[in-house]
Amino acid sequence: MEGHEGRGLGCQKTMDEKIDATNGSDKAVIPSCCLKARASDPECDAKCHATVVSGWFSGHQTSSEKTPIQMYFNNPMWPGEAHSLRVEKILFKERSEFQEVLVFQSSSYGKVLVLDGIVQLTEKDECAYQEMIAHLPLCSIKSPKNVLVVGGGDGGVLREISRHSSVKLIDICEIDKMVIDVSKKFFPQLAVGFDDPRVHLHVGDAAEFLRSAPEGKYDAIIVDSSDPVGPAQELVERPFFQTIAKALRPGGVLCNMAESMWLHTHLIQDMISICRETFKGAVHYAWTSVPTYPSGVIGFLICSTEGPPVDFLHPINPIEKLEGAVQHQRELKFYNSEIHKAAFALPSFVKRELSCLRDIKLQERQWLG
Ligand code: SPD
Repeated sequence: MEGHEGRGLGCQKTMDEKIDATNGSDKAVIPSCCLKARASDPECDAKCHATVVSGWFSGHQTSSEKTPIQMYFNNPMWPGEAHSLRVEKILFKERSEFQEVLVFQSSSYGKVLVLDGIVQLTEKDECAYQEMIAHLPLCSIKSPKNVLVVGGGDGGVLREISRHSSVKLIDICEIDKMVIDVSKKFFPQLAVGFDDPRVHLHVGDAAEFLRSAPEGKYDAIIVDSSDPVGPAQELVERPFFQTIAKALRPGGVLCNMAESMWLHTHLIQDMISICRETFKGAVHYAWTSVPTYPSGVIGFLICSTEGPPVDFLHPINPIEKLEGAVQHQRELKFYNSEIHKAAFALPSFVKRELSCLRDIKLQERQWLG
C-alpha cells in the first residue's frame, strides 16, 4: 500500500547509488533528490507522453499543440517556470470527456496524477493537501454532520473526512468519472475514501448540484477543485460562491482551494473580495506546503456564514481529541492542531497584498494571542 511514498519525506539514496557507494566507485554519491540536472534516457520519450522530455515530466502542455515543447514551461497560470519529475513509467493516459488524464510512476514522489498537464497529487506529498483542506474546516466547528465535497474525485479528501465520527453524510460531486475510476485503480490509498458508507457520490456539474441543494443543508463544504482553467473555471466565480453560502447552515464553513500566494495574489484577492461580500461570518486565508505544486505551496480560502461565530484559528474540535481520528485507516502524516494554527500565519508581503482581507488584523491578533 505504501509503495514509493513509504520512502518517507527524507533525502534517501536510490538502489543504484547505494551500489555505487558499496563498490567504492569514484562516481560521486549524490542523493536522488539532488540529481535533478542528470539527463535520462531520451529513448523512453517516445514511449512516454508529450509532457515527458528525456525521461522528465514537466507540466504543463496542452495535448493538441504542434510545438508542445514551448508549452512545457508556459502555463499561463505560472508563466516562465515548470517543475520536473523523473518518469519511470507511464501507467495510464486517456482523454475523458473533460480533460486529459495521466498517471505515471515517478522515481521520487511515487505515483503521480496529472490532469491536462498539471500535477494534481503525488503519493508522497498528497497528505499535506488533503489533510489540511479537510481538517482546517472540520476541526473549526463542533460536531460537523453534513459535509459536501466539490471535485475531489481521487477520494483523498473523503478519506480524511471519514476520520470525523460526528459526520453522518458525505456528499461528493465530481464532474469526471474517469478521475474516480483511475484513482480506484492506481491510488487505492486515496480512493479508500469512497468505501465509507456515509459517502454519496454524484457524478456531474457541481454548480448545478449546488443550485438544487436544499438551503442550509451542509455544516461544511470543501471545494477540492483543479486550477480555474478548463472544467473548474466556474468554481471561482461569484454565482458559485453564492450557491455555496446558501447551501450552508448559519455558522457553516467553506474551505476552498485557493492557489499559491507566490503566484496568484490577484486571483486570491478576487476570491477574497467575492467571499467577503458573500459570507457574512469570517473570511481567512491559510496555506500549506506541497512540493509538487507550482511554487511549492498552496492556499485555502476559509469562510463562515452568518450565525454562531467560528474561530478558525483556534480549533474548537481538535483532531487529537476525536477518538481514533489520528489513526483511522492511515495515521495522519501532516495535520495536527499546531499546524492548523500556524497555517494562518501569513508572510508580510501576503498581508500587504491581501489587505482586502477583512479579518487580516483579527487573523494577526488571534494568531499572536
Ligand atoms: N495546481 C494544482 C491544484 C490541484 C488541487 N486539487 C488537487 C486534488 C487533490 N485531491
